[in-house]
Amino acid sequence: MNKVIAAFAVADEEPGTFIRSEPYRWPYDGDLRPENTALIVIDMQTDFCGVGGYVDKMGYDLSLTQAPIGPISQVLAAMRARGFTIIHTREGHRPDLSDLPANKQWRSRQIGAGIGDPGPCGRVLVRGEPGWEIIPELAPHEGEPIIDKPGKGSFYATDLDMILQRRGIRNIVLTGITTDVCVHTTMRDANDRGYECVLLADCCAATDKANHDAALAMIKMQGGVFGAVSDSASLLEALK
Ligand code: C5J
Repeated sequence: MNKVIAAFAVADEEPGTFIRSEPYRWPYDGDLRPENTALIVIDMQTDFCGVGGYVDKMGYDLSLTQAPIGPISQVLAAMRARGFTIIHTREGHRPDLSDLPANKQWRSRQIGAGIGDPGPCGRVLVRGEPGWEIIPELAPHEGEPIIDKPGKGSFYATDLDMILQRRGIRNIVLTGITTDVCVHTTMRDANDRGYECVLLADCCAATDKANHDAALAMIKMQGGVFGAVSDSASLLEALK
C-alpha cells in the first residue's frame, strides 16, 4: 500500500480503534466495535468465481475472482471470533425470471452467458441453482443473514438496511466480487445512507485488474468520497 497515512502516529493521542487505510484511518472517529460494525461478503458464488459459472461462461479469467477467497476466509474467521455481524449476499433471479429486467437478460446473452439459460452449473444466476450457491469455502454460518438481491447493489429491493438498522450497525467492512460492480454499487449506496465504509482491497476482485484498480482509486478521491480502502492484514492487525 503506498502513501499510508500517519495513522499510528496519532493513534496514541486519540482514543479509539482504527484500521490503517487510505486516504484516512478508518473509521473516521475510531468507534470500531463488534456491536456497531458489520462485515459484508458480496456474491462469493460459483457463478462469479467457479468453473462453469456466469463469469466463466463470459470468458473472463477466473483466477482474478478466485484470488480473494483466502483473504476473505481469514477476515471472516477473525470477525466471527470477535462477535461482529456477518452478512452474505447472493445475486440471482427468481426461477420464473419475473425480477429479471429484459435489458439485463438481453445484454447477458450478447456475451454468451444468458441469465436464466441452462449452463454447466444449472440455469445462470437463478436462485436455487448450483451456480448461484455461495462457494463452500465461504459458506455462511447458522444465523448469519443472507441477502438475496436481483441487482448489483445490496440495498436495492432487499431488507439489508432494515437488518443493519435493527442491529445498530454504522460501520461496514466490504469484501467480495466484483469490486467495480456489486461491491462498488453497494459501497456507494451505503455511503449515501450514512454508513462509514471501508473496502478491503485484497478481499475484492474484478473481472479486469485495471477496473479493480480504478475502483479503488475512485473511493480515495475527495478525501474518501465513498469511504476508505484497506486490506486484510491491516484489519487483522487492528483487531489483535
Ligand atoms: C456482476 C457482481 N459483476 N457480483 N455482479 O455482474 O459484481
